This record gives sequence, C-alpha cells and structure tokens, in this order.
Amino acid sequence: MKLYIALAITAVVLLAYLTLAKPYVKDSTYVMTAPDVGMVFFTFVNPTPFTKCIINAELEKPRTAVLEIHKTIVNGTLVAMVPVDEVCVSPFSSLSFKHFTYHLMIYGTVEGTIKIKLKLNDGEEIHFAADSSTLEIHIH
Ligand SMILES: [Cu+2]
Repeated sequence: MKLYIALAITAVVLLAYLTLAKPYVKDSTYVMTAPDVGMVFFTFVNPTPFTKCIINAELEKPRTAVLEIHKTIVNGTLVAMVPVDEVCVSPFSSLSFKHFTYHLMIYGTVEGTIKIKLKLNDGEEIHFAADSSTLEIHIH
C-alpha cells in the first residue's frame, strides 16, 4: 500500500514537472564582429517532453538593429552563413548557439545589454537578455 502511494506521488510530481517545465535560455552573450554586424550566442534548454522549434528571433531592445537566425556551414575551407526558418530542439535536450553552428545574426548597431524575444512554433515566447562579450571572433 505504501509503495502504491509513493508511486502515485511520484507520478503526480513527474506530471506536474512535465506540465510546468518550459524551455529557457542560458549563457547568453553577443559579440560585434564589425561596427554594425554581430552574433548572439546562447544555450537553448528544452526540459519538456516535446520538440521545440525556434521560428523567429526579434530584438526587443534596442530597436536600432534586427536579428536573423543563421547557421554556419563549413565545407572544407569554405565557411558560409545561411538564414534558417527554424531550429528544432529535441525533448529533454539542449542546443548551443555558437560561432560555427546556429547563431543569431545582429544587423545594426547595438551596445550594452540587449533584449531578445524568441518565438516558438507552439506560440510560446522566450525573453532573454545578452551582454556584450569581449570574445575574439575571426571570420574569414
Ligand atoms: Cu550569421
């Protein structure tokens, strides 16, 4: 009997966790690679049992620049960046947005802390802030 109660409680807690779990962003930062071009890096964490896809990224503050979702493609010695429509993250996993893979491209001039809104395919929105990093990035 005690075992059943313990199991029932575990099930309820697990269900509550899965229902309340929301994707979030951590370790966000951005780097300007030119006076009016930059990249945003972060880790997208998906603790839910569903695949979550980022379908849009918007710069909420400042309004002096726009964002694009990019993917860097390395082909031998050629490095190219292409805009992508969506980036999907599997259940219970995370995806790092960084230099040689997915990243958000900043077109325009920004400084200080910037605020970003990610839109997901299920209508959810994730707001996060990113601070300027002094990380050295070389793009050839
Ligand atoms: Cu890019």
